[in-house]
Amino acid sequence: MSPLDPPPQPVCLGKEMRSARDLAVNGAPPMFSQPLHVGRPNIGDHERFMQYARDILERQWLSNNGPLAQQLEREVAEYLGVRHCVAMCNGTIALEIAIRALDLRGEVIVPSYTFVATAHALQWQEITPIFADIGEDTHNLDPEAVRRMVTPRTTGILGVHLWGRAAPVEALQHIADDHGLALMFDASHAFACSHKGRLIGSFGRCEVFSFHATKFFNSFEGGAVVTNDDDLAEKMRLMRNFGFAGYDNVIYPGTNGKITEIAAAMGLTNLEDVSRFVAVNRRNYDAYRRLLEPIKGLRLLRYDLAEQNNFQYVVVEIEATYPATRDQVIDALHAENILARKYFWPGCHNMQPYRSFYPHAGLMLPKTNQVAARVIVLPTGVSIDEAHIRGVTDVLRVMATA
Ligand code: T4K
Repeated sequence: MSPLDPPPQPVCLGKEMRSARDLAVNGAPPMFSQPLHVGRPNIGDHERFMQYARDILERQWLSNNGPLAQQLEREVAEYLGVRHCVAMCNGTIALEIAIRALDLRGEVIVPSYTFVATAHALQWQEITPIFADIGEDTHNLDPEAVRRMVTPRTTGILGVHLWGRAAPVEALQHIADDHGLALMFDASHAFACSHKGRLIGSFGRCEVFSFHATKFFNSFEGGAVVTNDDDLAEKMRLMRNFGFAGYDNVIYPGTNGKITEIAAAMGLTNLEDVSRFVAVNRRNYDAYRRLLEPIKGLRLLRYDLAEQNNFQYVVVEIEATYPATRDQVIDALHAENILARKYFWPGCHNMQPYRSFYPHAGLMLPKTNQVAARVIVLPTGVSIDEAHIRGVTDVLRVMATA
C-alpha cells in the first residue's frame, strides 16, 4: 500500500461485551480495527468538487477574491439571511479581523470554556480576555457572570455558541447596551443552527464561522465573518487583503486573510449537502440517545428540537454516579480505538499564557471547571453509522456495570 492510499476505514469488530474483562484496557482486543475519530470531515459530492478543481486549474485563478470565493460569499450570505459574508482563510484570522474591525481594545469578556482560538484572537492583539463563567446546563456564557466582569476597561463581549447551541443572545445584548459595549459572536460551531427560529449569523455586530475540516460545514480550512453592517463588512474586506483599495493603493493596515479558490470550491461543494449532513448527524444523535438512555451516570447534551441544529457534537457528561472517572472513560475508549475527546478541557484559563497571567481566574469559574472535567465528545458525521455507535455505547454500557 502506498502512503497516499486511503487507510482502511474503522470497522466495528462487534466483540461480545459481557463484562469488564471484555474491555481492551483489561487486555481484550479493541472494538475497532482502526482509530474512530471525532471530527472526520463531512464531504459532499466528490465529482462536483473535482469539476470545480478542474475549472480552477483551467482558469488559472487560484486566490485573491476569485470567482469561487465570491460565489461562496454570495451563497453563504443568502443561506444565512445576512447582507454580507466576508470569507477568510480560517476562523482564527476571521475572529482577529472582526475584533480589530470593531476596534475592540482593553478588556473583552469571553467564556473560558471554548476552543483556545477564541481567547488567542484577543490576546494576539494585546487585548485582555476576561473569562466569565458559564451555565452548568447551557455550557454557554452566564449573563450574570458576564455582568460581574464588566470594568471601565471593557470594550466588548465575545460570546460563543458552543456546540451550535445559541449563547444567551438577548441577555448579552442588554448588558452590551447598558455599558456601551460591542457584542460579537464566535459561531464556529453553529452553521445551520437557529436561535428563536432565525439562523445564527445575524446576531450582535457580527458573527464568525470556522470552516475548518472538523466543522459541520468545511472548506478544508476557512472561515467567514457575517454581518448586516455595510461599513464593517467593507473594513474587513480591506483588512483581509493588506488594506488594498485598488492597485498600489493601501488605505488601511491589513493582513492576509484571503480564502483560496480550492477552499471555496470545497465550501461550495459542501453547501449543496448541508441538509444531508444534518440528516446523518441527526440519525447518529438519535441512535446515541436511544443507546445511552439506559446507562446510568451518563448525560447526553440535549438540543432544543424547536430550533434548527447541526448535531455536529455528541457531548456526554460523565456524572459522579458513573463508576469510572471521565479520564478513565477516555483511556478505556482510546484503548478500543475510539478517539473520544475532552473538548474543551481544561478551559482557556488553565492554558498558557492565561494560567500565568491570571493564576486565580479559576476562582470565578466554578461551573467552567466542573463542566470541563465531566465532558467527552463522541464520534459522529457522515463516516459514522449505527454499527459504530453500538460499538461505542457497548463499551460505555459495560463500564457502567464494572
Ligand atoms: N472558535 C471555536 C469555538 C472553535 O472550535 C475553533 C476551532 C475556532 C474558533 C478556530 O477556527 P479555525 O481557525 O480552526 O478555523 C480541532 C480543529 O483544529 C479546530 O478547528 C476546532 N475549533 C477544534 C474544536 O478542533 P483539534 O486540536 O481537536 O484538532 P485535531 O488535529 O486533533 O483533529 C480533530 C479530529 O479530527 C482528530 O480526531 C482527527 C480528525 N480529523 C482532523 C482533520 C484536520 C480528520 O479526520 N480529518 C482532518 O482533516 O482542533
